Amino acid sequence: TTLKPYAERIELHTNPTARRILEIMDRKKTNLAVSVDVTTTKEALEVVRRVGESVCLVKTHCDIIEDFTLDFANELVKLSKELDFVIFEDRKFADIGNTVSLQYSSGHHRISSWSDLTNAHPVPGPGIITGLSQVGKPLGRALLLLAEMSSKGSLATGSYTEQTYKMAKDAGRDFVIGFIAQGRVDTNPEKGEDWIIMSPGVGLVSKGDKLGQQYRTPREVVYDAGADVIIVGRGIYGIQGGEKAVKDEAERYRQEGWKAYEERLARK
Ligand code: UP6
Repeated sequence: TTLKPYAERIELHTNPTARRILEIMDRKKTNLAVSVDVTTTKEALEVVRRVGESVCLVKTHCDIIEDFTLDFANELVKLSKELDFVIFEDRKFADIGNTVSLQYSSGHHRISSWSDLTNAHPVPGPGIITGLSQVGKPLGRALLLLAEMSSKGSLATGSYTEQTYKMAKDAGRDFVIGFIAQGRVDTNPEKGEDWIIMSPGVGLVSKGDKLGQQYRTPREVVYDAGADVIIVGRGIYGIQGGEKAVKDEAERYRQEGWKAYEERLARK
């Protein structure tokens, strides 16, 4: 699929977070998201300060941070405004509507109070979207559904993936704005319909880890598979060589991702 430029897709969205993601991508020339999977607030903020200029989005797992507080979340929000990126808490909700609405709004993390974007497994059925939407939509938040996963042996394939797309279509695009997937799962979108696809499992060096993760290059993800955003974790924050190395590596991934996007647009 030859998709339109990010800038031309903004008007196809009503959800404010979807619009902001596409605006940032166009303004900063980046389709890079960095996954900040470190276990202290100090390390997390360090990584964010190093990569912030190169990314459209910072992805968190707040439940792995040992000293998580709402002060940390506020600092992250401050940085997201200063450095111009969207916050994506990779919560992967997977329960009934009533429970997920509580998990999203309450508890220690109060995700909906600071995270622009989050995601959910479609496995419980559409009630999960309704439950999260009740909390997130009034705040201008957005949701991605997990249609596929990068890990070896994933069960999210074939008709599961197709039904995930159908569930999103049925929900409408005022809260669900796209998918976590390995490629374009939005087969035959209707005219004027646009979905944002984000792909984890991206690395320029490693091909995988010992726990089933599988990596593809930015080019394979963006040019070959047609995804919109590349999500990189250990490939960037795990690089040896200190402060400058992390910053440089983020910039390298940004350039690779952007080049693949420009080539995709130019492809006839
Ligand atoms: N993630 C995947 N694959 C998926 C969905 N999510 O790897 O299908 C998440 C992981 C991790 C990040 O939870 O936070 O993306 C990938 O990190 P890595 O680049 O260090 O492997």
